[in-house]
Amino acid sequence: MTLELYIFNMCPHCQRVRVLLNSLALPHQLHRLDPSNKPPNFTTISPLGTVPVLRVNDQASILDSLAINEYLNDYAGGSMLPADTLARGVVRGWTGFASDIQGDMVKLMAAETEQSLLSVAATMTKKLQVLEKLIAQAILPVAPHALTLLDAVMAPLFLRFNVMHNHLPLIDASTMPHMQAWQSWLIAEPAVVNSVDGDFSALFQRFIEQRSGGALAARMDGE
Ligand SMILES: N[C@@H](CCC(=O)N[C@@H](CS)C(=O)NCC(=O)O)C(=O)O
Repeated sequence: MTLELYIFNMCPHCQRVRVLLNSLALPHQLHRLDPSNKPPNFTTISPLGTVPVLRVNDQASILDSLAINEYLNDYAGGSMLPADTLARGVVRGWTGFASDIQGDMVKLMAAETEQSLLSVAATMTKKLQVLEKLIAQAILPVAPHALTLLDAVMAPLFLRFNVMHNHLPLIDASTMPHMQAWQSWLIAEPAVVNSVDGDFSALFQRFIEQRSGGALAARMDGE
């Protein structure tokens, strides 16, 4: 079985898949694409032109980070979801919820005004508080724990929250101790550290300077 993954380096969805591949120690080949200069025939591999896309045996393509991660987990024996069917369903459900927070992250990046930035940040904080409560209720595990598909989705978010923290804190240790512990542990996990090439903090700061709608970059510059 050959596995080839097509990525952009700073794509959070691609990072999710790299966390899985690293964590499961699955041999694979990475194709690092330039978002502004994709290969001309890329749509034969990824019909929508999006990444991540996993090419299997150079015969079939799997699109969408959550679908790719489910496939990789099944292929490797299923260790990244609980064995119990109900517990597995619960983690899958919250993985979808966490994935939606990545959508909020896009809005946060796009915010042009301080007001819209704060409004998206408030929405995100409410969602993070939901996760905090789930951990307190033992519905989700406290950190550290065996890596799951949910960790693969939270890892790119936590890495970004950590870089923004001094300028726009989303996880407050006093009100979200479980989330804070989860973040501190997960961003230091080798599978996560190696989910991007280079110094993530420097790369993400540059990404914000170049790609943010303005409000987030202004905060990062101003403090
Ligand atoms: N739902 C998809 C979203 C993938 C996605 O939005 N990928 C972005 C990069 S992060 C992309 O390929 N955009 C097309 C482009 O930039 O040309 C997933 O989870 O994989």
